[in-house]
Amino acid sequence: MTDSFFTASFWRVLCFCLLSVACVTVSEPVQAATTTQTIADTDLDGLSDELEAKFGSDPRVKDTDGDSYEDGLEIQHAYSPTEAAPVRLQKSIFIKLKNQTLEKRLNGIAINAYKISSGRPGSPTPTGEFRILNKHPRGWSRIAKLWMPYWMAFTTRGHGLHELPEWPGGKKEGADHLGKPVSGGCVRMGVGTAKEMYDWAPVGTRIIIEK
Ligand SMILES: [Ca+2]
Ligand SMILES: [Ca+2]
Repeated sequence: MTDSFFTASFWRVLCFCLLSVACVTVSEPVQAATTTQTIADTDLDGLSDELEAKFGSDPRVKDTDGDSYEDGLEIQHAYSPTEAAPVRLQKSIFIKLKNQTLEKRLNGIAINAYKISSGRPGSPTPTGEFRILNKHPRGWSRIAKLWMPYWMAFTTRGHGLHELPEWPGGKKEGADHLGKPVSGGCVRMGVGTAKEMYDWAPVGTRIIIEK
């Protein structure tokens, strides 16, 4: 009787411990916490309270400057949400190689951030200030013999931003390479992000690349 009681208790305690460990493991990833996190947008105009503070617009008023365009729409089209006159905001792209991230910026304020894959150690992505020199919806690399969707060149030596590459046989590089420096020097972006950046950034857009 006593033996079986202890045995049962032992298993109950062991099960509890295992379940506790499982729960901790599941709730641990930071990524999961940030993706389910709600972003506060008090006036529901499509621009978060945090970004309203950075752009100087009123987080409780949908159309801060009263020009009939809501703050979120103005930022989406790169117009100032605080001036009734159509004042454009400066678009730029900021890349931090150490973090393997790309920021979409307006007047230096990051409005979105994405994971990228830059050059591997043997063929690093150059750092410094650049401009988008030319664009092509589907570039072809004669050296690497692969397609580079949403190509945007930023040097005359073959460096550009583009979507994860595709080989003539139809194989496409996996998204698991994002966040890892494995390219030949280009800045690779994910599916969706590459098109978004291609449509958003005109030729001449400033690109800042830091180590
Ligand atoms: Ca808002
Ligand atoms: Ca407005």
